[in-house]
Amino acid sequence: MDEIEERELTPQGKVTYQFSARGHELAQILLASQLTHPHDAAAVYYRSRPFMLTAGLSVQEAFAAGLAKTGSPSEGRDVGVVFSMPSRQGVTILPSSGDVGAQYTPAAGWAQAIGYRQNVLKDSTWAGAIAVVLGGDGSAASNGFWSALTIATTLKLPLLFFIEDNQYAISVVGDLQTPGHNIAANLAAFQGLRVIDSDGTHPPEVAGNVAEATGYVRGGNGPCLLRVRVPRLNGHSFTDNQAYKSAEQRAEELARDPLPRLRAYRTDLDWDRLENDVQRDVRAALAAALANPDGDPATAAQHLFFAGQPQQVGGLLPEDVGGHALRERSRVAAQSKDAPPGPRINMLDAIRKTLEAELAQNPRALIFGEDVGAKGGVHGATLDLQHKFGAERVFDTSLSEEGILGRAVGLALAGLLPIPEIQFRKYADPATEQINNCGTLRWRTAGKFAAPMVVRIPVGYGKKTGDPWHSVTGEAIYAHTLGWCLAFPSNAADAVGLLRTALRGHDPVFFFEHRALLDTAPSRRPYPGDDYVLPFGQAAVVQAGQALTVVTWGEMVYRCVEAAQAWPTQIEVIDLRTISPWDRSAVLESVRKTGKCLVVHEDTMTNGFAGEVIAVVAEEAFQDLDAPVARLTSADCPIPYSASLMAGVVPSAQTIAQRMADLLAF
Ligand SMILES: Cc1ncc(C[n+]2csc(CCOP(=O)(O)OP(=O)(O)O)c2C)c(N)n1
Repeated sequence: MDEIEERELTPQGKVTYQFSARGHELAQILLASQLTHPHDAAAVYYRSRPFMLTAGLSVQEAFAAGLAKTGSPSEGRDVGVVFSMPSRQGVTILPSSGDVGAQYTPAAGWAQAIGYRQNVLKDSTWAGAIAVVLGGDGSAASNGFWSALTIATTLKLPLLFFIEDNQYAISVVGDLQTPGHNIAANLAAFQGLRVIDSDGTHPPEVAGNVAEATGYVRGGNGPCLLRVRVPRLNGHSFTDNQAYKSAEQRAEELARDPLPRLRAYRTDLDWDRLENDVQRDVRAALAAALANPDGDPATAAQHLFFAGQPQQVGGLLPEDVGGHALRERSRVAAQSKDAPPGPRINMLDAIRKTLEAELAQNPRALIFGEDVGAKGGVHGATLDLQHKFGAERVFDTSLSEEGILGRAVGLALAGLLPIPEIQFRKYADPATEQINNCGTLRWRTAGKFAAPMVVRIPVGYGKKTGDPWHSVTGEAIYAHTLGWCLAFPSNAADAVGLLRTALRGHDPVFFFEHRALLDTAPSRRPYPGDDYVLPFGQAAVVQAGQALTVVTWGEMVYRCVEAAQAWPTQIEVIDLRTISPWDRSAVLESVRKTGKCLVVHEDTMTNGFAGEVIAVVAEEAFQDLDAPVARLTSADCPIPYSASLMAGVVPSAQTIAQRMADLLAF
């Protein structure tokens, strides 16, 4: 297949990205042969095609993938070697990514789910399952590798790290990835990790080591790292001419080609006949793949979000456990809009009560993050939940946001509902890669996989002051992140309804909890009940008015309402409540009535979400406007620690009132 791609398809321009696994194939095939448990999973990388073919990918599909045709794992959406595959003969191939190192923490998540399935859900069919993650020696220097290593060893997870060490990361030598270029030697003293080092080209040795490593992990002994030393016989990719390797090096590598070694080892086989058969089958598969249709451009944007077609792997839908009953109850509850009478509770209690009610109803839901366990969260949103639901369902994690989000992806792919907490919005930065890849996962697999989760993040300044680290809202970045919903409630009742919608939905959701609203009087509301849901994309008119529409969200809702007090009947304050999706029709309807629009937010101005709202108003309601569409936001600078400096950055009721007055007078 490599030869056909290199000599024919790539020069002809039919394959754009061509990656050969020559030199790696023996070790990979042996590994995949061991993964026959129906709940095994593997997180692969771009050099894993021999593994994939052993795990059940057909030759036609593999060719179709490189050719960007339909009938391939991504239906032509992704690079041909970025694989995913629901289980065929055992192992599920978790959606891989183009980011080196991003495969590790989702594999750790699946490994953790294996225990959860057995211990919490009492599903014995998961006993003996394992997760495997494949990566090169370069990837063993990545954040994801170390994060997953920490998770797997501290929790004794059934995870096998399969490191294919070809001594190069494109052209960068192994000495720059780990001292002495041997990750196995360097991890020899790592507690809780079995380490095996193997010649990946020596048939009996590598077969024995692969069997030993998989057997060790399957036996419940905890994680293992198996390093296989292999040559990379071709360039990193088709375009790499390997000029950085000397002729002697290349000759030495060629001498380690595992295929002649296998031939010499298995003299009992008729290799000429095998080769002929393979040539014939591969040519036939290529002809079939070339005949696969190209993707229909009209379908290109499908599958970013759930749109009625359940995915095959990930989230609650494939098994739909209790989902129907919950949806029915949500529907009924959504119809009764009147908040029941009762004591007003703060937003923190509202969130905690909602989490508790959903955890009680949905045994697949689990909460984790830094300090969410015994302490109950640094904000208190998970207080007592570990005590009530146990440490397998509510638990502290190691301090790695990439690990928290990547693990959440793996847990979601294994059919659970992860509810990770990120301590403060700024501290989600290390998780950016996992966030981006989670958001495009359904799209990249053409709807076959999904990883729904609800990520709770406290945002914004505190009651009195802020600082650059704990006071970020940054909603514009997440509104720009593909495949994610974003809810940003401004009061306790909305928080309950939006959080429950998120927890019963089928897409990844960011749930923002404004720090200045968690325990303040204006945001208190009666608890609207254990089945109350609030659909996304429905804004609230907080105050009706005739002369100016003010669009806002989060804590700014209260500053806008305070500012509007001088004009009780003129200013219409709209609380968007969700940023993605956002309620365009409510905004447009109001602007058509008032003829004027001001957008107020706490995020910084340039490329802030106000720009999006204003663009839509300008496009759709231009004829109705009587004044320029305006925005008032935080200045383009971090939130300062000093209260007096902060007053110079964040919009206040006074500055908002001034802009309102200007626009009313325009
Ligand atoms: C996060 C990230 N950084 C850089 C790249 C570009 N890149 C692609 S493959 C590669 C080398 C990876 O080497 P290694 O992990 O040793 O695997 P090998 O290709 O040798 O099998 C690099 C730098 C990438 N895809 N992702």
